[in-house]
Amino acid sequence: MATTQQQTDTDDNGNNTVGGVGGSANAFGVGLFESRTPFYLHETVPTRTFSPPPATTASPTAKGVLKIKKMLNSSVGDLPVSAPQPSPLWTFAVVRDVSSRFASDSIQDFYLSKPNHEEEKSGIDLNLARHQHHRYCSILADYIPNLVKIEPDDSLPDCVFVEDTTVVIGSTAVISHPGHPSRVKETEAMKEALHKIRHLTKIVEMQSPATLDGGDVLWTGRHLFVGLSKRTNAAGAQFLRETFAEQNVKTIDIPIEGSLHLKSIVSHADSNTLVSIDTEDGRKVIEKINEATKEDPYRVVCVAPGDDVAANVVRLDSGTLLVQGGSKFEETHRILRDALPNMKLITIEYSEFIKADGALTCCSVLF
Ligand code: CIR
Repeated sequence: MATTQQQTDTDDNGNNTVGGVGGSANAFGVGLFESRTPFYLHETVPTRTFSPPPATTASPTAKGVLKIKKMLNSSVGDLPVSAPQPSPLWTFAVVRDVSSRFASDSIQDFYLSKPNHEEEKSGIDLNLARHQHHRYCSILADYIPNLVKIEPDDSLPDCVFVEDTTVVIGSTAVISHPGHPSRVKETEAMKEALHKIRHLTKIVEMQSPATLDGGDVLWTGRHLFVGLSKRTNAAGAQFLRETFAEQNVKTIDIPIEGSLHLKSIVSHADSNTLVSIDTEDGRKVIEKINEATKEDPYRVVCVAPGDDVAANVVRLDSGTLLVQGGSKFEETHRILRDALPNMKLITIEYSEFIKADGALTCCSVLF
């Protein structure tokens, strides 16, 4: 595994990377597997394909697109099942393309209503959103062997935010009951897709009156934190607690305020490190987490004040993080580089999803 020392550069996929010493990734991922994440499974099975990659102009790098195609066409015979290389952290990434009604009808309750976002109120650019999402999928395909794409549904403007429709740990999936009525129907296609993945041996469905958005669920490999929010109620959290109890997963409820989801406030960079917003609401959440994990605490890294959306990071493998890109997040990039010197940071501009209260974790389900 090659390692590179860099400050700001592009990696071998044409993606922007900042700082850190990290392993390069091939199409199957080369991250080191951490022994403290006992519920990540690593068997390789054929890719499940529900739609071709989008035939838009949104091609960030020809190489990236080729890799997606390779993922979509791969069969078990193509995969390096016995290759002497570290396992990828994740086996599957489930994504869904952007609805044509995303720009006009997605729910936009939080981000744009906060001060300092005047210049972004011109609305969502659908083509740019598709471009950004395509690049996001391309990056996932570089690290995760099986990219499962679900067709978008134009009657469901927020359907790109697949994270909210399911929670998967190991081989068990919970189909959620999303907390906003306009999003409930999104679960149908997710259920159908998950039932085609043999790796999943148990799929259960949450029913009303329980509600839960996956954006409120933070699984670090050691604890399952569930945000009690406007979207997720105590019955939703209880459903997860009961479902995952048989895997010895410890579920901790965290009441949240001022943000859409728990993962708008805190996400994880590795199984010992949380990345949090630097606000009063963020501090309250971290206090609760600290209280509940005294025996086995986390290190907390705060993003720069005002960079709240950058606290939502995706762990691509044990040495690589996907983080919000753009010059306005430079201070946060510096903080993350200093705090996580052994990690490669890949940046992606995700402006159009931020306008709809989304971030990076919300557009995929990884397991
Ligand atoms: C909503 O309000 O439901 C969508 N506009 C945004 C959902 C973002 N989901 C997530 O971060 N998990």
